[in-house]
Amino acid sequence: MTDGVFIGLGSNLDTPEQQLRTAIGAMGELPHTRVLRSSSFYLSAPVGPGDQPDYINAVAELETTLEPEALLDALQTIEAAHGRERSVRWGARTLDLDILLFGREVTDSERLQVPHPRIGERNFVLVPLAELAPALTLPTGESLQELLKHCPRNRLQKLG
Ligand code: A4P
Ligand code: MG
Repeated sequence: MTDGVFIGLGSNLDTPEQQLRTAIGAMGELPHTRVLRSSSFYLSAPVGPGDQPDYINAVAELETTLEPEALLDALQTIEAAHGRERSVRWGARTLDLDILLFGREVTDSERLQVPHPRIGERNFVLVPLAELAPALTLPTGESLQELLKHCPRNRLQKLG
């Protein structure tokens, strides 16, 4: 059983808050997996190409006996069930599920990089992650609080 598995959720199409809620429900139904906690939802300015709507972002903490690649498969199945179409990198999407951290594991394959390589550049990831685990240190040794200090301050609003 691995805990400290953190998933970043993002959506900016087709009722984003609903997308996140049903995605958290679907993660809770995965075999050998429990959703321990989820953060508040945040409205965030889009990072990426063109004119796209604001995102809703959140982070959920899981515990699971799945291996990282099996969890990625499962998350991609949930994305597909939410009508996710992969066209433009960083383009608008109904649902994006990223494995931010998988306990203390470090993975760097073509298909899967953990910790997620862009955690430190994104306040829409760091701020909800800090809500769940303020004292977290990445397997690379960086502390979440240190990353937060240096992260770009893009527009981010915690929703009630
Ligand atoms: N992949 C590798 N590592 C991982 C991981 N740790 N978790 C691979 C999940 N997937 C991982 O992802 C492309 C491939 O990354 C997958 O097939 C998987 O094998 P994707 O979801 O198809 O494509 P993407 O999301 O467009 O690309 P990428 O590079 O993952 O983008 P990001 O970094 O996820 O950024 N702005 C705001 N405000 N909020 C957002 O949530 N999200 C993005 C997407 C851009 N701008 C945003 C937001
Ligand atoms: Mg992604």
